[in-house]
Formats: sequence, C-alpha cells, structure tokens
Amino acid sequence: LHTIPYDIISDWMNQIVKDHPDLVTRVEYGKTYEKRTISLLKIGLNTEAKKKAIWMDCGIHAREWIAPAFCQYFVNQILQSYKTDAKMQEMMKNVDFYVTPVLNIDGYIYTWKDNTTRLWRKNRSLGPSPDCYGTDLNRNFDANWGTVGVSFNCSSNIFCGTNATSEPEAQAVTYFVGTRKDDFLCFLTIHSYGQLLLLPYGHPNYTASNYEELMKVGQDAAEAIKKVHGQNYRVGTSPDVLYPNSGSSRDWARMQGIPFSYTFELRDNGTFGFQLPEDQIQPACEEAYSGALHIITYAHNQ
Ligand code: ING
Ligand code: ZN
Repeated sequence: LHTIPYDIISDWMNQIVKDHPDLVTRVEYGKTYEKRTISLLKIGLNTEAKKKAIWMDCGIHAREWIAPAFCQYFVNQILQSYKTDAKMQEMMKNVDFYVTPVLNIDGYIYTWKDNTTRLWRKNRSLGPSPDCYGTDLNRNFDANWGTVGVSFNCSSNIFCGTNATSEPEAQAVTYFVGTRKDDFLCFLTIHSYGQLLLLPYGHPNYTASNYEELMKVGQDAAEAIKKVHGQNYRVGTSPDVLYPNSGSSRDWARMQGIPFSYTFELRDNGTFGFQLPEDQIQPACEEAYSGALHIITYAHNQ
C-alpha cells in the first residue's frame, strides 16, 4: 500500500461506486475554501426501513496522510467482508456508513506540493491579517469554541478561526451531520499520530454522560487493536491523555447527542510521526480497522 494524491482518491471513489452500484453512492455535501467539492461515500443496502448511520471522516488535518489511506482501507474492507460475513450483511441492512476520505482537501493537496509544504496541518483559508493562512479545523467546531487549547493568532497551528464554524469544511460536516443527528450512532474522526483513542470531552470541565461506557468500549477496541500486531493504544479524554482542547468535531458530535464519538490517532508513536513509512501503512490500517469495527459493532447492537 502507498499514499496517493487527491485526484487519485477521487477517481478511486468513482471506481468504488461503479464496482458496487447496489451498495455505494457518492454524495457531495460542501465546498472547501478554495471551492473544491467535499464528498463522501454512502455505503449500505437500500431498504424501506429508516436506517441508522455511522460517520467516519479522514484527513481533517492535511499532513496526517495515513488517515485518508485508512478511510480507503476501511471502505474496501467492509465491502469485501459484506460478501461473506453475516454480521456485516446485517449491519449493511440496518445502517448506512458515511465515509469522507479527505475532508481538508485544500490542505491535503497543499501537502503534496513540495518538501516545504509536506507538514501543513490546517485548511488554506486566508486569516484576518495579510499572508496569514489556515484555520485548524479541529478547533473550529461549535463545542466550547475558543476556550482551551487554541490560539487566536492566525499563524498558529491551532488557530481556531474568527468564529465557531467559520470555515466551509467545518460548516459542511456541521450541516450534513447536524441535520441527521438522530440517525447517527457513531462518529469516528481519524487522525495521526500517537496511537490513541480519544473520547469526549476535550474541555476539562465537562464529562460525557456515558463516559464510563465510552471508556469501556474504547478499552475493548484498544484490546482488539493490540491483538492484530501487538501495538498499544491509550484510551481516554484528551485532557486525561495529553492536554485539553476545544472546538473539536468529536466534542461537537457528542454535544449533538451522538452517543459514540471518538478520535483515532493512528500510528506511530513519534519515530516517524506524520511521515509514516510505506511498510507500516498496511499494518496500521489492519489494526485500526479492528478497533473501529469493534466500536461500530457495539454501537450497532445497542
Ligand atoms: N491531534 C488532535 C488535535 O486536534 C488531540 C487531537 C487533541 C490530541 C488534544 C491530543 C490532545 O490536536 C492531532 N494529531 O491532530
Ligand atoms: Zn490531526
């Protein structure tokens, strides 16, 4: 496996739709700052009944290249296991998977430009001062926005924007998920690196009403991950595991009432960081798939 530029990911999305017309559609649900179309793959069986939903987004941060690779792996894997696995067949009847392979498309394309842009994190919007680019999309959601773990300096990597949901990429998710919030059982947002499973809330003064269950399900997912290649994932809220933050999409989703909301921080632990060697893409995806499937299956069975 190897990472690929956005155009190829977009072509891949079209190919998946062509290969599985009965199960997959491509849905365009917003525009980036630079007016690119944000799209997701909707995967599930068409049934008469009202379906529940699972959210997964990858590539909200531009430099975290393993994340879009994981979304593609995840889609390939659920479509493959659907052919033979009774549990996946059952889930495809009951839920639709909404998978966005690259949310921050402008940023992702920018990191493919040259060696000086490879480690760009934010989107590419022009800030409040000249030549000051990028808002951290994972600080821009309407969840205790602008309170902890953010900067109001537009040159900072954790610049939270001028207002909650000021950015078109955050607006797209907020609108799409927010208008269907009762359908969503699960909200998974995929990052790297650090090998963590983070749960709400990033703000130290708030505790999720189902914190105990989120911890238990997260720890069981970490156990499932460890079984695949022996890698350890730490589980907890961001203030407990590292440091507080506000305005994350995970916290926003939980505040909307979506019960199982998690951030995945994929491989590695810092040896290669965002520049994960190609020979680790496959094992990183395999183990994270196992963890994600555990959470999704649990949420589905509730
Ligand atoms: N990490 C996330 C970020 O938005 C996070 C999540 C928040 C981790 C706070 C730890 C503490 O910063 C990455 N890698 O983007
Ligand atoms: Zn990130």
